[in-house]
Amino acid sequence: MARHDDLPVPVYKSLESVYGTGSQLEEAELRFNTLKSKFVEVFGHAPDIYARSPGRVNLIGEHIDYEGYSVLPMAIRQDTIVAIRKVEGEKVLKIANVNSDKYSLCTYPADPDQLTERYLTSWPDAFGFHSHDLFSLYKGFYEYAKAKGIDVGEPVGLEVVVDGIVPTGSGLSSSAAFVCSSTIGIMAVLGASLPKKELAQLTCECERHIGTQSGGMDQAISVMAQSGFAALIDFNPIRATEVQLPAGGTFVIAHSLAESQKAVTAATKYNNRVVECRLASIVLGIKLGMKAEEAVSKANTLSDVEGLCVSFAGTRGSSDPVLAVKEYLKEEPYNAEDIEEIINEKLEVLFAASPSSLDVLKAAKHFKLHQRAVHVYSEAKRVFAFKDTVSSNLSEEDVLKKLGDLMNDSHYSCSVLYECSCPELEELVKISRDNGALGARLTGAGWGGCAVALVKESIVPQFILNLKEQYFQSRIDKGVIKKNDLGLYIFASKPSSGAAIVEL
Ligand code: NG1
Ligand code: MG
Repeated sequence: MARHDDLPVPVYKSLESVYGTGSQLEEAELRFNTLKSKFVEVFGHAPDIYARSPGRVNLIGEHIDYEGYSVLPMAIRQDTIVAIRKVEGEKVLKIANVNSDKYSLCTYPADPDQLTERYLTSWPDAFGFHSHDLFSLYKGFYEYAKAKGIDVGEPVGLEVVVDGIVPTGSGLSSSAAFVCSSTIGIMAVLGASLPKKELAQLTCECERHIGTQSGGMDQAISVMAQSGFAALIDFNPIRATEVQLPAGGTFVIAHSLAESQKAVTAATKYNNRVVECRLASIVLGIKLGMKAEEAVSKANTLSDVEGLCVSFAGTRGSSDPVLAVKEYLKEEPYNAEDIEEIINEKLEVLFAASPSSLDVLKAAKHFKLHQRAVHVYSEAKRVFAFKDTVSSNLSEEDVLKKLGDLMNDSHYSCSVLYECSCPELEELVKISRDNGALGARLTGAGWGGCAVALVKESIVPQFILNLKEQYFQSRIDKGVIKKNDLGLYIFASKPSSGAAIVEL
């Protein structure tokens, strides 16, 4: 039987097929009606098709996708929907938002070669993404199609209206929901189609246009999720394997209300960690016997030197790559000169081809190679421990407890070794545990955004009430959020389905 990730995204003829029945369907009907009316209002006719793609919550495996390690996220109910129509003749890309009060209609030339600065007017970070990124994505798609020999003809004009309900800046991947739904929609109106795993690769490459050196987790799960299952996502090549979560536990997602503006802080946060991991890989590679030149060209990620680390651990009667880190990377932060001496190359030269890495070098005082590497290797192990626990024959009680412990360990590692937490997330995680969560951790890139807690099904309503009282009420009193919006900031989530094309 074909793996589902070898197939293209499904095409559905009804909203029930995507959203099931009940309140979720009702909400979807309302949103699709509004989307269609907006489309007719702005463009004077109905769209050709719709596409949707969900946000996600990462259950475990943080900041390791870009190091080549598997992660374990699930799709959430909240998604981005787009309505699209192909326009013959006029070679213009027009993108509007259902929220037209906030986001006005933007227009770009459909021919990628015509993009000039003056077209870079855009929505201010709608969905964690700018409207001109639709253009980058369109461009990215054409480049990809060309490289793969897929015939999609000349660039055509498109009319697009978007509606997204994934909270932004929250670590729930509003951006991937936008990128994936738009790409799928564009491909559908152009009559092109790719297997899901290839689409995951393409959308990941498209999203890198915004300037973070992201892994591929968000797009992979958004495209490949199967309703009712979390997924183990492997990279190189991308693959998704369903993971059935224990029925007695529920994942509750809560927003710390600290917004992480990832694109703005990339040089000191996200991309900084990517650079630190690269440096840790090279230094480790050299210490473990690679020639400096070889390490510089081959040790791109910590997974590239894991084999050497494990061999080293073997000499100590263990298989834990962390042993090599402890032996060979000092705990004190390295400065640029320390590293340049070891790798026999200037850092500016090493990263010359990557402008966003050069920004990191400019901003960095020092590099914490030991801490970042210990996090990555230990977190990679926790992902597999999580997956093995789920499929073990332990009692459900024990399974849940073990999953909770792994989540707590992951949070500790993110917070202390990777330093991607923030005071609000620490408070939220503590309150979650104090109120009976079996485990709680930050999710997504961190530095703000959401926490995810594993909670016994039977106490979920009370747990949510308690968090509302103990974390959110003071923020409502201070006017940070409105009481009526609470449902956006704390909710329980079951694993949802991935991207789809909808023909209504
Ligand atoms: P967020 O910021 O939560 O979308 C980012 C990366 C992921 C992964 C996580 C950390 C992007 C688009 N996504 O997620 O690939 O590295 O951080 O685990 O940058
Ligand atoms: Mg994102």
